[in-house]
Amino acid sequence: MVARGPKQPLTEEEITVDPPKEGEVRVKVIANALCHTDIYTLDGLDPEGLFPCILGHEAGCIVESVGPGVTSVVPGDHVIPCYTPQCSQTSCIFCMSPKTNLCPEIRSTQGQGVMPDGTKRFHDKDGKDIYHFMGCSTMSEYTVLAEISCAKVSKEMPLEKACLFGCGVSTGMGAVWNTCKVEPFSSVAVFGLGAVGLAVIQGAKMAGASKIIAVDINEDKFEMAKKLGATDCVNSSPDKIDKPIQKVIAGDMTPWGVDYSFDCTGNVNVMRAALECSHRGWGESCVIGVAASGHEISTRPFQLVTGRVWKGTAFGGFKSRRDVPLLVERHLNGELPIDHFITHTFEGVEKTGDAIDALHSGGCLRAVVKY
Ligand code: NAD
Ligand code: AHE
Ligand code: ZN
Repeated sequence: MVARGPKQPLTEEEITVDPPKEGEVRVKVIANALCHTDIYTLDGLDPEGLFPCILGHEAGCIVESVGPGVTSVVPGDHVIPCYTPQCSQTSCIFCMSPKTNLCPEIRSTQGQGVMPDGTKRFHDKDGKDIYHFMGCSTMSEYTVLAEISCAKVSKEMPLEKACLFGCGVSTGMGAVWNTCKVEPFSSVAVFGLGAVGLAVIQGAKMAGASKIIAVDINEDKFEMAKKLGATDCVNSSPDKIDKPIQKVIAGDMTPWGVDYSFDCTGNVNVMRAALECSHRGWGESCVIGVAASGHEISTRPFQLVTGRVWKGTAFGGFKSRRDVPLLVERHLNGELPIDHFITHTFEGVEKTGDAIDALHSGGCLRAVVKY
C-alpha cells in the first residue's frame, strides 16, 4: 500500500521488494497494526515525511531471507520490526548506557527514507524507487529491515497480537516503567486515551499507582480507562470544565498536582497542561505524543524553577531487541494482557485503507490488518 502523497488515499500496487543486502533481513509481514504516527505522516504533518513511501511500523513478521553477515536471525524466525534499533556494539555509547534506548546507528538514513547504505529496496512497476518509513515500512506484504531493527520473539505468540508490542502498547507502558519509574502509591494523570494513553494507565496500575486521572475530550474512552485502572475520568473540553484542566487537577482533584503526568495526544497545549498539573517540587511530566511540524511547547520557566521536570520518551525507553522479546514472554505468562487494545481486525493488506478509516472513527484503539 503506497502513500503517493500527503492526504491522499493509499494505493494498492504491485511492487518489487529487493533481496536483503549486507546486514539486512527481508521479512514477510503477517500482521500490521495502525498507529496514530502513520496517520500523522500520511496527513503531511511529519517534517521527515517523504513520498512516495510505504508507511507502517507496528507489525509481526516472519524472516524470509537474510543478507550477508546476518547472524542473529534465520529464515522462519518470528520478528517484530523496531523503529528504535539496538546495535549493541560496545562502541555505541547509547547502547552501552542504561540511561537511554536511543541507538543512533541508522537514525539518519532512517529519517531520509533509505536503508543504511543509502539505497531503497522498494520499486514500483515503472522501476521508480519508493521511500522506506521509520526503518519498517510494514504496510507491504514483504519489507526489508536492518538486522539491528529485528526483535526475535517466541513463535508461541500469535503475530497478529505480537505486532502491538512494536509501538503503542510498549511505548505507553515503558514511559511509566522506564522513563518515569512510577513508584507504588503515586498519583498519575494521563492525557489522551488512545492505545498509548491506555497503556500508560495499565502500566501505572501495574506499578501500584493509587490515583490515576484519565483525561480525554471523548467520553467514550472512559469505560476502558476505568477497566484498566483509572480512578477518575475528566472530560477536558472547554465546555465541560470552568477552568483550565491543569487547575482542575492541581487544585480541585489534588492539593498540589500529580506526581507524574503523561501527554498522549501530540497537542502542544495539552503538553503544557500536563506539565502544569504536575506536583510542585517534584512532579514529572512525560511527552509521548508527537507534535505536528512547526508546533512548539511553552510554559512559564517558573514551572520548572518550582521543581517540575519536563521529559519525553521514544518507544518507552525500551532497548528494543533486548526488551521486546521479554514483553512477549510476559504476555505469554499471563502477566500482560493486551487483547483489549485490538478493537478492529481486517484481512488482506489491501484493507489498510479501511483500517485507516476505522482509526478515524474515534472508537478505535488498534486496527490490526492480517495479510
Ligand atoms: P490516538 O489518536 O488513538 O489517541 C489520542 C487520544 O487523544 C484520543 O483518544 C483523542 O480523543 C485524545 N485527544 C485528542 N485531543 C485531545 C485533547 N485536546 N485533550 C485530551 N485528549 C485529547 O493516538 P495513539 O495511537 O494512542 O497515539 C498517541 C500519540 O502518541 C500520538 O501523537 C502518536 O503519534 C504518539 N506516539 C508516540 C510514541 C513515542 O515513542 N513517543 C509512540 C507511539 C505513539
Ligand atoms: N519524524 C518526526 C518525529 C516523530 C517521532 O518523534 N517519533 C517517535 C516515535 S512515534 C511512534 O509512533 C520517536 O520515537 N522519535 C524518536 C526518533 O528518533 O524518531 C519529526 O519530528 O521529525
Ligand atoms: Zn507508533
